[in-house]
Amino acid sequence: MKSTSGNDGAKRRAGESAAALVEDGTVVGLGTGSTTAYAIRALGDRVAEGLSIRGIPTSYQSRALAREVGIPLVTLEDATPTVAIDGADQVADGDLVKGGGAAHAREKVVDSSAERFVVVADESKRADALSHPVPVEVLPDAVPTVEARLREEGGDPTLRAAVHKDGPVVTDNGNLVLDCDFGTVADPATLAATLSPLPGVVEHGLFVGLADEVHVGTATGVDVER
Ligand code: ABF
Repeated sequence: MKSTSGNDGAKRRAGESAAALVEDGTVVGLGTGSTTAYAIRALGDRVAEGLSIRGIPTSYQSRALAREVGIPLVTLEDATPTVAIDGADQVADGDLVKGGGAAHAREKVVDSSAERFVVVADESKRADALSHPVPVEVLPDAVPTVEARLREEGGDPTLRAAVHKDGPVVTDNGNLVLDCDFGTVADPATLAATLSPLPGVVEHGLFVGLADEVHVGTATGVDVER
């Protein structure tokens, strides 16, 4: 969960800003990625000082980090998140592209179920319009058919390859990821509605109208966008 970018200070400020919102006795959706990791670590520090919370992780990574820092964990069967804190690959007018960590299916379930969804990001994620390739989690057998449908919709899909071994990235759910370049997305809601029902698509990384606030870490502080 360590970032190799030069934005660690900004990521830390964003993560810690979101963690400071969390109140005693609440349930927290724990997102994935290096920015959210700062929030999880800050929450772990607060738990050590007596804060009582329960976390619902969105990935194997966030579960492991939460356990490491001492946050008690539950599932969506036990509780509904009061607040969810999660990162993004790109943010434009409150809409997001997520899924760089291949965890967007669980992230969308947890983040959308929270009473308050707080996005954490550094300034490099801010854009006027979404143009980042959209991660699409796909059942393995459906890759050829979904690729064809994505091309029909004007996309250019690429099967995500694993970085440290041969073969594709496999999600926590046992599926594969197509990163689909649609260029600049003029209407994220329409594209999201087009992608969701494609047979074999488990979930896509467009998060439209879900974020309640975005904490953007800068070189000197945090901009909060609502
Ligand atoms: C997760 O981690 C993803 O949905 C998003 O792709 C990524 C952001 O990671 P980072 O904070 O490391 O840039 O939230």
